Amino acid sequence: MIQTIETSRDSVIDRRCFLTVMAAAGVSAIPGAQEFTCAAEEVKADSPHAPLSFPGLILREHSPLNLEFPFPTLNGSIVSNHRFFVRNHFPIPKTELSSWRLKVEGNVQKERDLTYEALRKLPSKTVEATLECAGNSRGFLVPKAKGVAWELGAVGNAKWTGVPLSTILEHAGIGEGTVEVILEGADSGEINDDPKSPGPIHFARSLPLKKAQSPEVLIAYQMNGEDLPPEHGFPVRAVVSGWYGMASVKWLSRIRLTKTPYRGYWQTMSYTVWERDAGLPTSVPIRDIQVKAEIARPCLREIVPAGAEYRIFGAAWAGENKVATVEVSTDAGKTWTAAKFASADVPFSWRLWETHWKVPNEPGSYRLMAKATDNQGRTQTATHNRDHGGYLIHHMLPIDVEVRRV
Ligand SMILES: Nc1nc2c(c(=O)[nH]1)N[C@H]1C(S)=C(S)[C@@H](COP(=O)(O)O)O[C@H]1N2
Ligand SMILES: [Mo]
Repeated sequence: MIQTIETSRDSVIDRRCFLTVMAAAGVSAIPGAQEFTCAAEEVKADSPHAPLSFPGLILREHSPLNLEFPFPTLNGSIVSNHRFFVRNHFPIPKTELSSWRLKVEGNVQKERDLTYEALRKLPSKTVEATLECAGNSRGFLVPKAKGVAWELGAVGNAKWTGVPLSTILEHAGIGEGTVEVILEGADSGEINDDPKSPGPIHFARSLPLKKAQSPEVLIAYQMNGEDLPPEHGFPVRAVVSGWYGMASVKWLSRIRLTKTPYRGYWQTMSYTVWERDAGLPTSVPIRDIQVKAEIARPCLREIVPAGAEYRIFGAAWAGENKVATVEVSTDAGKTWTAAKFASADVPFSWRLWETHWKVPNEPGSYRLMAKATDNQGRTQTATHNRDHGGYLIHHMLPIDVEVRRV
């Protein structure tokens, strides 16, 4: 039985993927491979806004709302707004545009209180950029890591429109000795799991001044040509192109310039990794996105017809760098073939790739892998770096499929 189901305005999921996953329950597990769902689920969010529904996304957490993009449904460079993954730590804050202000304060020449209207009148630009959650693919880690068990879809690519952060900083006047720019969101709450927060806190992250002044960092109010949806930061969010998602603070309400590095919860108690300096592990806030390729199709445990020609495709990204090559293996990494790029080379954005696989006549289990290398010569490793805990999961992710005579 092969049929297609409409999952949203712009996507069709091949039902085989779904059925394969269902069948997988009875299939003996292959070490190193985990299951993920290609199936779409209707989600009703308990946000302060009108009931939202997210057909075509995978529910990871209800409150706060966390939704995953079903990566096997990838069908172009841009992920539309209603299919873009959602990663929240607190309830979505409600905003009245008339009373909304963006504060620019701290080590500035003149403090500013920007209205939405004033912000929208400033010179704007559009940047296409890939946003990947630092915990994307955590669900594949063995042993399991603490946190949302994302599979392949805590990543997306969109066109963001707004005012460069550098324009706003200049407007206020950067004070002498400024080292960092703190971005604070309007959302808040208390973290009761360890490490606990010191009571209610806002979501906030800082950028070194150099990154804050880079042209790819936006204070965005539009996503793919539409005003930001509530769950993606309405009315205004940061888009820190090239950095993991946590830097792109949503519901932005305050920008604070400081003369000392910020040591807030979201960059000391979470979203940090260990780096080793002369044998001394030191905790550092997570920054730029690492090189990674993901296979969209086939999906895990998909049944692939023996002897067929199959188009393996996916996306690859490299943060502030460029993807130089993508290679694909259909024999668990013994041999590799160069994939072809299937979309343009856009800075800070993922690049689609594809390769045609002459599926063997021999039925059985086959392990597919993709490996991207960036223009700095950095490539993906076979295993996860344990110093990175549940973050920066960018090793080669195996996709095991079943070749069958049909
Ligand atoms: N204010 C605020 N900003 C936030 C978050 C948040 O919880 N609150 N989550 C961050 C994380 S961890 C990620 S991965 C991205 C996700 O952006 P998206 O939900 O638009 O995909 O937003 C970031 N910005
Ligand atoms: Mo994230």
